[in-house]
Amino acid sequence: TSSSLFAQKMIGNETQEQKQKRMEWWTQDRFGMFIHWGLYAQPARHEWVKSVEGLSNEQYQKYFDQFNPDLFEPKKWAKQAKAAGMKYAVLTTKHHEGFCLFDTRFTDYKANNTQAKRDLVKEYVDAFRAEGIKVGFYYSLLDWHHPDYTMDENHPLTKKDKSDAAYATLNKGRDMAKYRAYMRNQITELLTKYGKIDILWLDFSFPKPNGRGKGKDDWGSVELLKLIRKLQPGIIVDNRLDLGEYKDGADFETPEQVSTAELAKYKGKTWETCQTFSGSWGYHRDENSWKSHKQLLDLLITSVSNGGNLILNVGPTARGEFDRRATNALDSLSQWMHANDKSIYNCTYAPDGYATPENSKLTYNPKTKRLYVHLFEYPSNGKLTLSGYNGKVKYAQFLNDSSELIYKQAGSNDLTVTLPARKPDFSIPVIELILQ
Ligand code: JFZ
Repeated sequence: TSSSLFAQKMIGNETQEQKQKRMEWWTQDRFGMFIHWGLYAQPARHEWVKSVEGLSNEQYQKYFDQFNPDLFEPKKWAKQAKAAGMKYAVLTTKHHEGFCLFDTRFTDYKANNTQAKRDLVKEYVDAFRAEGIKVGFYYSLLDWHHPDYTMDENHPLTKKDKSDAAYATLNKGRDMAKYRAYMRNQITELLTKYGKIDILWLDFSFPKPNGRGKGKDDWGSVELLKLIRKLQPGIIVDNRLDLGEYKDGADFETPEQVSTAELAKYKGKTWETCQTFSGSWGYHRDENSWKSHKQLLDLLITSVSNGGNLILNVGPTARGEFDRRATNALDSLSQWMHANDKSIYNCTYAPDGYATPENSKLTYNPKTKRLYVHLFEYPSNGKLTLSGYNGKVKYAQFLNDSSELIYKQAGSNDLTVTLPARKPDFSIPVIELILQ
C-alpha cells in the first residue's frame, strides 16, 4: 500500500505504541451500542427522510414542534446496553437533519427549545457513565438545517431541481467558512462540557469530482482533528473525515452494514463494523427486515474472529424508549453474553495453525491462551474434528457451564471431541479449549 512506501503525515507526534495503548480498552471491549435518535424518530421512516423526500426546513418544522420524549430514561437504555454486554455507546448528538440533542450556544435548533426543555446528551452521558459504559458522541458533518451549509447531492433542497442554476440560487448567501466555524464551536462544546469523552464518531465525507460532494476542504478536516486531539487527548476518532494524506490520524475503519463474509477483508486492521437491527438507523416503524438473534450473534462473533469490533444500533422511538423489537433483540443477546462473553472480550482471531472446524468460527484470547470454537451448527453425530490440534490442547469444556468435554487423538494430527446429544440451550454454543 502507499502507506508503506511513503510516510503518511501525522497529526501530533504519538508513536504507534502510544496509539495502541490509547486504544487498548476499545480493542478489548469489542462490543458497543450505537444510538440514532433525533426528530426523524417521529416520521419513523428512516433518518434520511428529509433528504429522501426533499423536505424544506418549514416542512420539517412540525417534528421540532411536536418532539416530546416523555419516556426518555437513559438509565434504562444504559441498563439494557450493559445487560447485552455492550461496553461503550455512541449517541447521535446531531444527525444530518441538524437538530441538536445537546444544549448549545450556537443554534436554537436544539432539544432545550422543544417540549423536552433540557439537554438530553447530558442525561445520556451521566446515565451511561454511571453504568460503567464508555461514552461516545456521533456528530454529523452534514447539516441539512444550517443556513450556511451549501448544496450538494444529498441536500434535501437539491432533490427537486438538480440544475446548476438551482444550485447557484440556493447557495446565495451560504458560506461554508461560517459552517466550519459552527462545527468547531459545537465540537468544542461537546468536548469540554461533558467530562471525558471516549469516542467521537464524525459522519461522513463524500468527495465528488463534479463538485457536488463534500470532503476535507469543506469540513476543514485536518484542523478539526487537531482541535479534537487537543481538547480530548485520549479520545478515539473514526475515519470518516476524509483526511487525505493525514488519513493515519484517524483511529479506526468503519465498514458499514457489510456482510459477515466481507468482514474477513478487515483482518489485521483496526476496525469496527456498524450494523442495524433492521436496516434503518433511526426508528423505522414499518420495517420488516429485522435480523434474527442468530444473525446478530454471527455479526458479533465474526467481528471478533477477524479482530474487529461491532457497534450495534438502536433507534429509540420519539417517546424516547427502545421499542419492543429492539428490547427483545437485546434481551436475547444478554442471555447469550451472560454465559459466553469470555469468547468476545479481550479476544481476537486465532493464531496460525488452528484450522477452523466445520460450521464454526474461532476466537482467541492471547492473554489466557484460550481458543473458542463457536458451533454454528451442532454436529448431528456428536463428533467435532479439530484438524491439526493434537498436542496443543490441555483441557476442553463448554464455556457456558464449564462442563468437561472429552476428546481423544484421531490419526496422527487431529483430535475428536465428543459432544453430548443434547445441545446446550444456546443458539450458538461455545467450546473453550485451554491450550498447552
Ligand atoms: C451514515 C449516515 O448517513 C447514516 O444515517 C448513519 O448515521 C450511518 C452510521 O452512517 O451513512 C453512510 C456513510 C458512509 C457510507 C454509507 C453510509 N459510505 O461511505 O458508504
